[in-house]
Amino acid sequence: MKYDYDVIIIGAGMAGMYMLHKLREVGLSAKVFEAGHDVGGTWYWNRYPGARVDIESQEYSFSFSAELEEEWVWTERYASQPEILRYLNHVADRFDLRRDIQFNARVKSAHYDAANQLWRVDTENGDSVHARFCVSATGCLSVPNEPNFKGQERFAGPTYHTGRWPHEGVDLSGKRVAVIGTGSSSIQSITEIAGQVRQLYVFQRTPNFSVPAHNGPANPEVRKNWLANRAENRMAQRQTLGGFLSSVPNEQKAVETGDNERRKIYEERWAEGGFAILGAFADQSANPDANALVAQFAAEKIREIVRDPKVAEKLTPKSYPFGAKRLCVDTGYYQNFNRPNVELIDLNDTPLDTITEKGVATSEKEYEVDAIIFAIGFDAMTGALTRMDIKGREGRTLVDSWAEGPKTYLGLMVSGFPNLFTITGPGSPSVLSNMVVSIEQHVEWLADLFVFMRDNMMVEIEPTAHAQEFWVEHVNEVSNYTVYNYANSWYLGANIPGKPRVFMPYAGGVGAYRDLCAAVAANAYMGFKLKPAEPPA
Ligand code: N01
Repeated sequence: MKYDYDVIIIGAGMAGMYMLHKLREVGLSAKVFEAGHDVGGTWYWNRYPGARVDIESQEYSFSFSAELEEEWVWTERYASQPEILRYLNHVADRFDLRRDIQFNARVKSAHYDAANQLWRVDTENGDSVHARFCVSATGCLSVPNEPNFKGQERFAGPTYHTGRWPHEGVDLSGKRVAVIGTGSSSIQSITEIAGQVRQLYVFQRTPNFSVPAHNGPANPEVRKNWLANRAENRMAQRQTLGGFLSSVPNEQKAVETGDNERRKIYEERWAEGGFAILGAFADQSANPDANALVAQFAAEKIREIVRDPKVAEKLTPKSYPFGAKRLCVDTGYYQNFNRPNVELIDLNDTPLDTITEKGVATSEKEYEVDAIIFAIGFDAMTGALTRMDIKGREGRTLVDSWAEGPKTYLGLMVSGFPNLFTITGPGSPSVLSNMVVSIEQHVEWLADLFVFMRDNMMVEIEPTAHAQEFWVEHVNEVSNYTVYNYANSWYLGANIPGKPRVFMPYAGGVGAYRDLCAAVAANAYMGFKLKPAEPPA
């Protein structure tokens, strides 16, 4: 049967954009369906005030084109959302990507036709195409956790979700505002708006650890050094745990280091900013005693910054280890709680009761506000995939296959769903890493696979059930050596009522994972079944 494209790509964020570019390079035809009006994915949707990346700009950028890297000049150490979106628009223009992207086209379903080894992909607008391969580039944090608060429809003022911020912006100056949630999106928003609004009520269910970014203008020396050693830097970045070089992990163990020296190391890492503190000591994420030491240091910092000891106490996480939830990176978050117009409401003391016509009511009182910001996160990693009607062999749905949590081989494919690929899917390092590094690795691995299949006249690939079982077990086992299982986080799906509690990303690190994927490919795609084309009759 004839088909329209070699590959259908779903999503035109960083992953979809690079996949398209790479496929053109290797001579395969591709079409991208994108729900938004333009490119950018995460950076297209998340326009809330203060949104910025927390990996250093030069590291959070594509490496596939040296020319692109040389011509783009980042203006801040941690680029803001508008700057990243400008960069992605530049990439789209430079590589003429838009001509193969259909915007405003949300994919409704993808069904596998096993007899012809083709995917049929349908959009909500009525487009229907057939392709040999279907690549989901739908992002890990692209489906907002929808607010479902009692009484929310009664609220007379506007409400906003950080993950779906209005494109025209929102003027909150002089307003009374409620922010519900205290994750990364909230922490960045609060810091940006606290000085503009009349009154800010922050409704906190679980405090997060947050470290200073020490953001500022990009240092031209950093850029110069980065470019002078570009190739080496990029190779080294790909062999790290998290996909970034800006901070070198310390090999020392916290429990074997004297108090003064340990303190000095924490202080240096705090002063360095960003994720540096995650690498303060080698035993920090595996040994509870070592973890308690860094948690204690962070608690001291909160107490130093926040003047009211009761507020400082409430802002200090106590129910999970340091680093078990995604560490937040801020530009003066805790300082906001010294402002007279900012009030923290601990929902553990006074649970959120209902949203009223005038504001937010807890068990204690009603907080009257003009606007509510829901900073309540995402249906992470699986949300975008399970919302599409995806059917594999014999009409089996992805939702059924993942009823007990996502199961994949290498985070790239699902048994029973041949020729379907998930860029940065569950079971890959994805959200535990610099996403750009992980995206590039998946895209390049997939392009090599497609070329291999074309050159060897293969029409179908699928992981064996056995390989998938092995990988799921391995992902679980590795997570047991970390602190991640000790927090109710979105990594485990714990933020979405009814979602199976399974640790979704792969914690083995991007370097080890990359080597493993390369070894799989080098060993005739070990763990996958490949089917040759039928000889012509
Ligand atoms: O979402 P979150 P996010 N009632 O899930 C609370 C990336 N990111 O959008 O912890 C009351 O982290 C919830 O409370 P709890 C980054 O990977 C990166 O902030 O579940 N509260 C939590 O406090 C990040 O981790 C960047 O108890 C409710 C908050 O809402 C990920 O995106 C910037 C609630 C949600 O926090 C998600 O971050 C922004 C309810 N019913 C985001 N439901 C950077 O690169 C949820 N909450 C800098």
